[in-house]
Amino acid sequence: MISKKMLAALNKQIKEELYSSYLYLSMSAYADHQNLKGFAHWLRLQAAEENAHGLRIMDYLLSIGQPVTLEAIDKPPAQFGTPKAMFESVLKHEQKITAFIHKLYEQAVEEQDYRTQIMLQWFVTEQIEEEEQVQEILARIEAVDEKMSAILWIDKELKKRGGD
Ligand code: OFO
Repeated sequence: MISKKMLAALNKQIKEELYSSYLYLSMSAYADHQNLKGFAHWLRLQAAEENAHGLRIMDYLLSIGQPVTLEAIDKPPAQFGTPKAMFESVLKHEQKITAFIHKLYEQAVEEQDYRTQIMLQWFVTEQIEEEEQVQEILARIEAVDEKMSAILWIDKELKKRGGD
């Protein structure tokens, strides 16, 4: 039997996953509007993945004969700044989700809820992958930023040339 506390926590996690989907969908629309089609594409696929994560928990609860209670999903922001700022927000969000998953796992261990532990193991691994992917994207953005600031610095230096 799954505890009432665990059931409530898993129902809440469904909402967190669906909020992640909503957040990335909003980011995707923002990026598309800025003509950053590649970012928009990546984020839209990520939104679909997050939706699948919510369904995964939902299907688990249903498979063990438990009820699913969908909670209200918060409104995500609509503005995200530069691509760097946007992906910093993605990383921060994923780190928060990782912490939620770890808390759930701790609770499952405490309650000796082996079935939920096994279900959550997939999420523990998934969060490692998600954080890694986002760190990589951020590193790429930062490398381009550095190159750009070097070019701007050279440009400033070249402006100093006096006439002969
Ligand atoms: Fe569901 O993995 Fe991101 O949030």
